[in-house]
Amino acid sequence: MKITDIKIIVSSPGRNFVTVKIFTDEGLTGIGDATLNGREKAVVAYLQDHLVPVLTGRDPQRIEDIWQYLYKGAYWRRGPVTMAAIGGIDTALWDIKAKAAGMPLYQLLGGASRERLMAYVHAQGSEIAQTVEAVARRMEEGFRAVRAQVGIPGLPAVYGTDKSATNTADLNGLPQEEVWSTPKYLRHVPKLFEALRGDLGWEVELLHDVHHRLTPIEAARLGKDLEPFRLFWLEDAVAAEHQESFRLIRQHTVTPLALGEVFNTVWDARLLIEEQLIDYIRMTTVHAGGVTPLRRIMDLAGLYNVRTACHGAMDMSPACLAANLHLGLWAPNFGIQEYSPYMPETLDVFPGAWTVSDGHLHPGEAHGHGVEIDEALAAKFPYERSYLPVNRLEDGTLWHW
Ligand code: CS2
Ligand code: MG
Repeated sequence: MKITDIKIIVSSPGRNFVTVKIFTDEGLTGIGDATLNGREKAVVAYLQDHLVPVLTGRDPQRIEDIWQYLYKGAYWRRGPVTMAAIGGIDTALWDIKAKAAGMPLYQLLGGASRERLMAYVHAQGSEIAQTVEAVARRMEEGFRAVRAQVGIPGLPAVYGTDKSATNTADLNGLPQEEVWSTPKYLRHVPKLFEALRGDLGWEVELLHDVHHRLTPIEAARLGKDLEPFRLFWLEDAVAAEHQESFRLIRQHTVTPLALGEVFNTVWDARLLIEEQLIDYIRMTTVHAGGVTPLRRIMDLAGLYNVRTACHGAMDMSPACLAANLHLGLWAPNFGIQEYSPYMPETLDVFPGAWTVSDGHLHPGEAHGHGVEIDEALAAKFPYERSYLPVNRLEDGTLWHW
């Protein structure tokens, strides 16, 4: 089998997506997500100018060799742009291989380790009462795990609440600037979870995303303050370039920790996993460089009692979600899968076999990963430059968003 063509499809059905579509001389095609929110065009250039020329004519069945060729052969390794580009190619190759084998991708990985995948969804509000209502609505929808975020008194919109824009195409395409105060945040968030447990009880799993904004000792403080409310996890408590800093958090709190949505190779997480400084690894197919490395990372995590929790916000396309679901159905150490319902136009452009019901997800039985792209429809949603917001402390210091 030979790769005859590779298309890089940039489309914006609801938000910008970058999709790799690989064509073969046997008529099989495969797609992969290569979306990097806010830096999409950098990945497109990496793919079009550097990867497509070296892949055309190769045997698409040689997935491992192609992955090694793209990773080591670049000389310059790692990084979100490189790994999202490789991730798009790799996912498309696994899609082709499973189609050629006449089976869903999870079968090719080793078969199902469970019947379905527990999902978690987002709930937020500007005030505690609104978030409590939003979590209650999610529970009525059948979800058993809900991430709760809330506005902070004295601050304008903060991450994860309705008024915080996760993309800013409407601000003439420039980043929205948000304001942060850790003291105000640390004082308020425990009240949210006290209200949630008091009003909604203990059946629902509650999650919270700090979004990289604390120092280790502040994260330790928050973890301790939240212990009475038994969170499923506290996510991205601290920006994790310095993996060792999680030793300090771990000493002070038993609140489970999740990390890794911004990681792009196993080296970003190795120490965290080997020293069991985290409980859930959030790496996702597109940003981890594809199925090939992610299943290795999942296996490493499993050796150290770390469970999987692939990032699944709506800025990863349904092709990434589907690959995550196949990996999740196979992985013996599956933890939970993030699910952000897509816009209708996104689902029209990316029809798929995956399903969500009763708070759980399943990849379906279609051959490959089960998601396709409607190229004609995709062309009707042109790319529109958009940025993620940036964050500043109240004194103007640029901070983690
Ligand atoms: C968030 C994401 O879902 C999450 O856990 O951290 O929504 C994140 O803000 C976006 O993916 C950034 O593009
Ligand atoms: Mg997150």
